[in-house]
Parts: sequence; C-alpha cells; structure tokens
Amino acid sequence: MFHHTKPNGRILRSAICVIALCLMVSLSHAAELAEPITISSEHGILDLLMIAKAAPIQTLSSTGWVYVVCKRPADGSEACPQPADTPNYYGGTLLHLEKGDTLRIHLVNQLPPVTDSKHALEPGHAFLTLNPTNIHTHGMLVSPHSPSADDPTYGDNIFVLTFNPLNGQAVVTPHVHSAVRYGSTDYEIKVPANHPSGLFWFHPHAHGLSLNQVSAGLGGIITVGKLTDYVCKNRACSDAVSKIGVHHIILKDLQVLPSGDMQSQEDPRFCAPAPSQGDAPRQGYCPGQDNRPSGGNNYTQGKWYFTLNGQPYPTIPIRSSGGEIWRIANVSGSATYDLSLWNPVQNRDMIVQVLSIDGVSVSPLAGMSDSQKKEVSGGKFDSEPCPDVEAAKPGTEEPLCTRRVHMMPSARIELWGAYRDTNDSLASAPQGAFAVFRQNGYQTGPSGDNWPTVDLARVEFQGQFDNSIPKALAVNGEAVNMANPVHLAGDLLTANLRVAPDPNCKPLPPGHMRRMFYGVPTNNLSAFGLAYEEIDEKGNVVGEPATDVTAFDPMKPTVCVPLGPGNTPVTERWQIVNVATEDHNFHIHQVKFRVVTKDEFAGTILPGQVLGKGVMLDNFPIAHATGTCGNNPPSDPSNPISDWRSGACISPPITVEIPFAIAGDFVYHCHILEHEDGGMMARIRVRPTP
Ligand SMILES: [Cu+2]
Repeated sequence: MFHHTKPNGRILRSAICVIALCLMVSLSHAAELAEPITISSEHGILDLLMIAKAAPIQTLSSTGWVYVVCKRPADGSEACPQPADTPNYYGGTLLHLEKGDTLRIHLVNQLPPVTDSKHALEPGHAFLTLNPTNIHTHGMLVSPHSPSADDPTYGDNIFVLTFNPLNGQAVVTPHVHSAVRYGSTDYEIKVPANHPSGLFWFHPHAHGLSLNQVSAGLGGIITVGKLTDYVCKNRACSDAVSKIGVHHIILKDLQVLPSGDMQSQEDPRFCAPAPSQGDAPRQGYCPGQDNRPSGGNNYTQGKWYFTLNGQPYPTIPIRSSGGEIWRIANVSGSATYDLSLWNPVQNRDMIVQVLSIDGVSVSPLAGMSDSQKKEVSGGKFDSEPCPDVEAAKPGTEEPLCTRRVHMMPSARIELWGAYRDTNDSLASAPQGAFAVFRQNGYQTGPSGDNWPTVDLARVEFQGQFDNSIPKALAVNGEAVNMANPVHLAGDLLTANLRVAPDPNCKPLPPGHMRRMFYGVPTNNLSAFGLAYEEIDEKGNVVGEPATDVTAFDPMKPTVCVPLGPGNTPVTERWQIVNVATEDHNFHIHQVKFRVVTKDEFAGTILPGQVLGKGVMLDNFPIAHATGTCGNNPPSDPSNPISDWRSGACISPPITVEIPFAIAGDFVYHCHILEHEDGGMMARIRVRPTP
C-alpha cells in the first residue's frame, strides 16, 4: 500500500547533481551488460573501506547514493583511490568471500541530508533528515554481535546508526533505538566454515530510511564460495561448467524526477502499470505519469529506471555453447519483479533451470507434485519438468525448471538458461535469435502496488549447441544441511558465548508454535505492523491472544528463543498470517527457514518423506488475504485479526520451520521497505544456554 506524499513534496537537490546534469550525456542503451565491480578476499580476509555518499550516475543522467568501496588503505585514510574512468558504483559492488573468511568493513557516512523522507516528518523522527546509516549482510548466517570491552567492532548488527558529522548533531529521541556514532563504524563479520556457498547481498537497515537509502542506490551483493561448490556434483556436469558463462545481475530501480533529481521516497505510482497502445516499448525505464488528478505528483517527463548492474536495457550476448548461469538479486527497496525470458519468435517464455534460491543451492526430492514444489519455494515460481530429463527415482534429487520467477524485494535466484527450440530442447540458436529479459509487472493485491511492466535487457544467443552439455545440471544442494545447521552452530560457538544467557528466555513447549500476523494497525491506517501470539499443538491460543497489529517497538523484543543444550540449534515452527489485502514479504535475519507444506503439516506425508528440506529461504511472499479484513470504520470493534478468527477475512496461514543457531538480537520484518519503515518489523532475541 502506498500512502500519498504531499503533491509538492520536497526533492533532493545538491550541487553535485546540477554539475552532473550539465556534464552528462546519455550513454548508448545498446551497451553490453558489464559485471559488477568485484572485490575478493585474500588470505582469508576482506578488509574494506566503504563510503556511503552521493555520486553522479552517468548511465541514468542523475545522482544517486552509492557505496564507494575499496580495500582499506594502509595509511588509514578515508578515501578510495580515484580511477581514471569513474566506476559505475551505482550498479553495485560484488564482495567475494570464501567460507571461513573474515569480512571487515570500515563504514563511513558521507551522505547528504535526506530532503524527501516521509518518516522524518513524524514526531521525534527529525534525526532521520540527517541521513544516518548502517549495514546489514542479508541472508548471511553470521553473528550480530555488539562491541565488547576487548572488541570495538559490530557484527551484522542493525542496532547502530552512523551519522555524517557534516550534517549536524542528532537530537536523540527514543526513536533512534540504536547506538549513535558519528563519522564511521567498524564491522567484523566472520563467515562460518560451514556457511553455504551462494549469493547474498548487503544494504543499509536504518529504520525509517531503509526505503530511501536502498532506492537511492545503496546496495551490493556478496558471493560466498564458488559456483562449482554446488554446480555440479558429477563429472559430466563439471566438464560442462567450463562451457557455461556466468553473469551476476543486480536489479535496481531509480525514480528520476522531471527536474533530473532522483526521488528517494519511492512512489509506486510513478508510471502507469503497463504501456498504452501505441506507446514506445519500455526499454530500461517507464515514463512518468501525471498523478495530480488522484492527489499525487506530476511525474510527466520523469523516468523510472529499472537497471541491471546500473545499466538500463543492456544487451546480454550468450556466447558460451552451454548458455549462461545468471545469479540474480532483487536489490529494490520495494519493487516486486515477475521475471521471464520472452522468446518473441516462439511467442512464449523460455524454460530455465533453478539452481539456488536465496543463496542456498536447492536439492528438491523427486516425487513432489508441482504444487508442493511451488509451496516449498515459497511461491517463487511454478515448476515444470525439465525438458528431456528422465524422471528421477522417488527420494532422489531432481532438477527444478520454470518459465517465470516471482522475486519480492531481497529475493535471490540463480538460473541456468540456454537457447531451446520449439520442443524446449537445447539446440543451436538460429541466426539472430534473441529473447527479452522482462519484468512482467505485478499487482500485490487489492490495496497493494501495481509494479510496472518494463523490458530489462536484450539477450542475444550466439553460441553453437554442444552435445556434451547435460540436459539439466546436477546440483549439489546444500539446503538439507542448513535445515539442521549443527555444524554451523559449532563454528559459531565462540560468538554465541559472547551473548549473556537469559533465565527468562524460555523454550517454546513441544508442539507449540508462534503465530505472527502481518497487517495495518486499526488505529493508524497509514502505518504497518505485526502481532504475536503463541498457539498449542491443537491450534488454541496460549496466553494473551493477539488483538491488533502494532508498529515496530525497537526496545521490546517480541520473542526470546534459548538455544538448545550445548548451544545446538533449536528448531521452532512459526505460522505466518497475512491479514492485509496486499502481499507482504517475510524476512528474518541470521537464519534460513523452510516452508512446511500443507500436506506435511496435516501429517499426510509419511515420516522420513519430509519434502521441504531441499529448499531453504530467507524471505518469501505472503499472499494477501481475501474477504472482509477490517474494512470497517475505526469505531467498529472489528479488526483484521478478529475478522480472520471469525472467517470473514480469509488467509490460510503459512507454516515455516526455523532452525535458530545464532545468538544475539536481530529482527524479522516485511522486506517491502516502505512497510518495514512504516513499522512492519519486530525484535527477536536468541540466547545461549548457560
Ligand atoms: Cu509488507
């Protein structure tokens, strides 16, 4: 849901932007997709200087906020060497780590004040205009530690804010809810030896400004280990990998106003959802529309860019005979992508193989129905059999294929695609064969947003088919290990023991579940919130039942989870219920979880036949409710939760199983950052056993 900004909403203007506008020329849209700037660890360490600042975006003729990243200068200076060709920092940097590495980040805040933040206008939130920031390593299974007497560093900890001293002194109110620092903050993040190889990302997590900072361009990706750690596990496949190309694809979007300034308080209604008949094809952006008739802003002559590594509508030539693996991350603040590879000659979306979801390689079992596969993937795609592949024996791993992927903000998915003929068989591409990598657009429910349709890239098939390429890649799935991360907990023992035990932190009784409601508070329809209750094995509420959702209270942890005996992982089941009439995106830090299928939950799946462990997620779409969900006047005692209990508001709960292995304080929230900033977040505490 989008809440209107004022029609004459203030816009970012900075000297740098004016200069950039004068100097910039529009770059060719036919540019070939470039890989992100990549910085790799050496000898087990990646020690970085990371400066968050405003910078021109030459590809988009505007200015964004970017991370300038380099290896930390030996002299301790807070400036990165300036290369002759200014790198496209907006596209996003790739940080490459190996398992067991240490990532050190000296984060410097040089951001300008934010002038269009919605939440800075709320009582007690003026400090947000100073644009404080921090950093989160999304999907990484690492400690969120706080500094201690002998270690001044932070782990993957969001309860710290770094202010730019040039922007002035913050008036600290309880809403700051974090350690307050000026200038810089040092992070040290140890990657466990048993961490999965895969694709992760990093972004700021300053509550109230997350949308602004991510939308303006602050975000990059992290890879752990090598693709060959999970692609592949047999000789035929390994031989083929060398013939397969790889691209890392960072999906970002930026709203550029008619003035040329970017808008950090992203407006989902910037463009019409789809082009009208006769409009030019939307290649890399959609044109702004005039929303004044409906009380919004006039974006005519503005452009909403949807880029790959910062490039609008690049060309992706597929030169390898084995096609390409695409490692895709949705680094948008709020946009949901519904992606496909459209073959205009065949008049359909091409089929591709799914290798990993949310940074963990998949190992689904044969014998699952297509609907079960959809369930365990969190509804991220509709699977279909991979072409020309013999059916696997039940109980063995089976490749996953699809034609469309649904990626809400923060989702990652790794795909293998190659040219295929009209039978979907791998084949040599005819001369001039191409496909369009497309955002098909998506409506996130009756009160949700209508994310626009945009063509993202032109994909040109040039490679000759090679018979040695297998019909499907044999994936060495790591998800099953992550479903019971006992080795990971062993790696993290020292970090976990730094956290003080809490005798008041009681384990959930066997068979009980925590239930989380996602919705809009009845007393504040412009906010977002969560509610909590515990249920027993029969589904009856234990203790205080949830009555209404409430916005984020950073000082009050909703849940405390003690680790198991000897600080081993402890697995809980949570029920997620969306009582809003728009989709949300459940995300929790410091863990991976699996979706428990309806059949497994109902006990119709035999023990030992647990299907879902082959897919582990860190975010998944929670589809909107239908029926009557609190659409009554506020004076009415009815609210979405009571409507859900009465059956008027229809929303089947989704059960997830979460193995907790990492101690500390962190959060779970909706990863549509407009919603997170609006309060759809809660604090969780995990404590070691004494
Ligand atoms: Cu949401």
